[in-house]
Amino acid sequence: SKTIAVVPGSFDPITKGHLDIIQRSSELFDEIHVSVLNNAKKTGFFTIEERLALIEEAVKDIPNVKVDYFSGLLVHFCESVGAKQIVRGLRAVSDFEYEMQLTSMNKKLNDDIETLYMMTNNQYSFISSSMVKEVAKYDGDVSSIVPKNVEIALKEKYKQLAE
Ligand code: COD
Repeated sequence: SKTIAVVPGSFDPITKGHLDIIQRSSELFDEIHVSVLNNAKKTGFFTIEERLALIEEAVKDIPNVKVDYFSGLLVHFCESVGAKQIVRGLRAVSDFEYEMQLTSMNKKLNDDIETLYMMTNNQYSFISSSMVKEVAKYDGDVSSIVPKNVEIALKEKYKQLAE
């Protein structure tokens, strides 16, 4: 049967670090879902719709990727799309504690779903969505760390906010 994995996240916005994990995961599974958490408690910088559109554009050349969003628990979403694996990226030791909690809880909730960790590409190890936003906010050059469409969207968003 088809191997299906979910690559979940906030993707606010998607970076080249995320894209690297998505690209590499897409080669390991028949189908992957890049799935954005729709968090009712936390409004992001970009709306869910904007984040989805930015991801769609950034992954358009990878054939076996589906872009979607979920609310509630990640394992329930995985069950709904028939995914048996979750793929996460690891950048630094500082990621570890949170990731271990997340994975332990998910395993408790559904023991059949495995979480796999992919080491960041050295080139992208320092990139985070929050740092990207800060650099873009003060007009720094983000062209090497986010896809072109995200660079443009960041500029637009900060311009709107300044008006
Ligand atoms: N290089 C490699 N990987 C990277 C890089 C980089 N430069 N930057 C980010 N990544 C990886 C992250 O490690 C992560 O694996 C993925 O890309 C997405 O990153 P983020 O920051 O957008 O995603 P998070 O950490 O905000 O995602 C958290 C979830 C949405 C997965 C989590 O909150 C969740 O599942 N929530 C739903 C409720 C739930 O089920 N909770 C768990 C049980 S209580």
